[in-house]
Amino acid sequence: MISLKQKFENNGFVIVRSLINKKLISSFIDIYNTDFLNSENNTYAKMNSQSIGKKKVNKYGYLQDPIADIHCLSLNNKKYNNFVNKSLDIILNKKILKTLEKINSFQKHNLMMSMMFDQNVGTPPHQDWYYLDSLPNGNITGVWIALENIDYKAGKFFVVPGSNKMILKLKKDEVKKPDLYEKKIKLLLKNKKYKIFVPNLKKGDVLFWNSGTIHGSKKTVNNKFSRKSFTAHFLPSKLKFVTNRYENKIRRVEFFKYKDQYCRITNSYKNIKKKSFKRSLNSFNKF
Ligand SMILES: O=C(O)CCC(=O)C(=O)O
Repeated sequence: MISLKQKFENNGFVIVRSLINKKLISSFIDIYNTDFLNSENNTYAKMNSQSIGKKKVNKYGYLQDPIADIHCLSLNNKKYNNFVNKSLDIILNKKILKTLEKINSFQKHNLMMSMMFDQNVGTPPHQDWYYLDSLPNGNITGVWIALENIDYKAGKFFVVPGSNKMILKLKKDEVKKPDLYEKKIKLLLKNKKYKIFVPNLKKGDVLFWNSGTIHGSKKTVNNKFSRKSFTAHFLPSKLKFVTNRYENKIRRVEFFKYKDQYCRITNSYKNIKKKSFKRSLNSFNKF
């Protein structure tokens, strides 16, 4: 029988069903509602606006701009300690770390980035190694954790099987401008060279993908539907962290520790201009 590792290498992703305990997720959602969503004067690093600001919800009460690097949220504001720790109990769950060991050739992994989505934003298809990567290239693993049963009307996450083996040649301006890069990926998918796979993900399911695997999110069909999920990106602790596979500039990293696990202190909560690429919102919620 084909091993999980072989599947991961062949397809660029694997799904492990019911990996995270549903009760653990429900207790996190309770704390999300009380300590974050319904508590006053919250500011947080907004992923899409790439700024620190107050939360906005839609008429159904869902947070509109995803929380960037939720693991760092309490570094500036201790009132979020419990909320962040509960999120880390899921993101750094032993079952996730064990699966990372199984599917990669590396034992230990550090958490480099995280996000929490309440609702879908329609992420355009991309390979993570355009935005962040390891040295040697192609060893970062993304993790998508379903915090509820995801309805297709919410706008589902998708992957492109086999695209992990596709190293696109990019022109200089395509390396610098995400819009041009994302256009190129869209064209590739339009030409049916590669097919997207839209999995049915249920509360507690976890999808692991390689930094070369094209992934994104379908359009939101109906705003009434939330799409509660975490994503996290893990780097083998032995490897260097670089800007992207096209420039391979080594990034300086600082960590804090949570239960023996290293978590990167990102710039998200420092109110400084990001050096990494700013994504254009024009390409969101279109696919
Ligand atoms: O969940 C999504 O919409 C996309 C997440 C993603 O692209 C990522 O975490 O790299």
